Amino acid sequence: ILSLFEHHVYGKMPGTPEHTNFEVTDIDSAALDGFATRKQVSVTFGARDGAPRMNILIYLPNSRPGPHPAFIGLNFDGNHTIQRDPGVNLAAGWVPDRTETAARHNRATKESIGAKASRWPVQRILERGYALSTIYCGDLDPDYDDGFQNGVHPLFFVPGQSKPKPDEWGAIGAWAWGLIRALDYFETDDDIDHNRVSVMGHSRLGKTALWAGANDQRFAAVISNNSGCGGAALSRRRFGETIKSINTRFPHWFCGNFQTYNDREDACPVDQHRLIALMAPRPVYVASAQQDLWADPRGEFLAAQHADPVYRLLGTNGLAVQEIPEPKQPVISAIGYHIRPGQHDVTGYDWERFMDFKEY
Ligand code: GTR
Repeated sequence: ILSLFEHHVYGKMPGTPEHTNFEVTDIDSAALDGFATRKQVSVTFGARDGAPRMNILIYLPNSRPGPHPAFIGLNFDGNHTIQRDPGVNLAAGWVPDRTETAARHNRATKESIGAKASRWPVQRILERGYALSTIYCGDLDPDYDDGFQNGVHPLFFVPGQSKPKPDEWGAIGAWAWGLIRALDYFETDDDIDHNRVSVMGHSRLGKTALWAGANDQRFAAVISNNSGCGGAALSRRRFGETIKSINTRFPHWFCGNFQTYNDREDACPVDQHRLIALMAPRPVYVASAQQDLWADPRGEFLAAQHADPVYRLLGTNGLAVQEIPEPKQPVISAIGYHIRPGQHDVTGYDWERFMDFKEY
């Protein structure tokens, strides 16, 4: 099933490149008014000048001794946007221009610091005893279609190759690969309990969290927030975003072969409940939002439900309900689920449920 997803949906990803180098560039034990220790780790892939590099930002709770269980999630706009913390390096390369992040001419600005803090309740996460780590997805592959000339893809081109083959990774594959490389780093860091790392992502980065979790069983739990088409939602429902609409707007996200399923959902040998089942028996959580119809909340629930037989086969309690629950009635079982009122977003409510789930 994993190889069907590789071949038809996300593309194959490579392993660890030779000469991967981890360098801790910053440790501040008095970050965030003293309640956190902040670490920044620069990961370089390959030995040549200008080799691709990703920066992992880590906050550890000062109130407890390590090693800490942790969440890792990619962010959309740069590590500096997740907290009002001037000690975090501004994203160095291309970032999306957005009014709310005050990025200009595709460059981060100082005004961007903390612009996305509502999505990352760092203080609560640390209070509840977890470390939080994040990476800017654009460090791995900037989120626009440039024919795979920037980001990590070219590092793996064989001589004469100038773009991934139809069954090789797109942007989601590269983002997921970065999360996996971060796990490699955590295995070397005594502050992180690398056996208790949950991967979480929102929307396109929720699709990515699921793909990372499917590829690497070292992720102890996997959390999808409003991941929709190509994430937790069943494609065959053709509700909200479809394979054709996603491939048209974002031709760089999936592998080339996925384009052949535009308007041909039934021909694809896998649908997304099987992706969720690939996490089994590890805990997996699917979160939806009522007004986020583009992501098809019902399709997200149904995919979780149709992963249940695999979870039960492997001796867990699967998904504890038969019907989609009422808003704010979280289902906490091996497959977790909630739907909350409101829009496409990550909120404090979502994070509190993810942490409840992690304690389950
Ligand atoms: C939308 C896209 C969705 C989802 C979302 C996001 O434009 O259609 O698949 O990924 O972006 O990432 O916020």
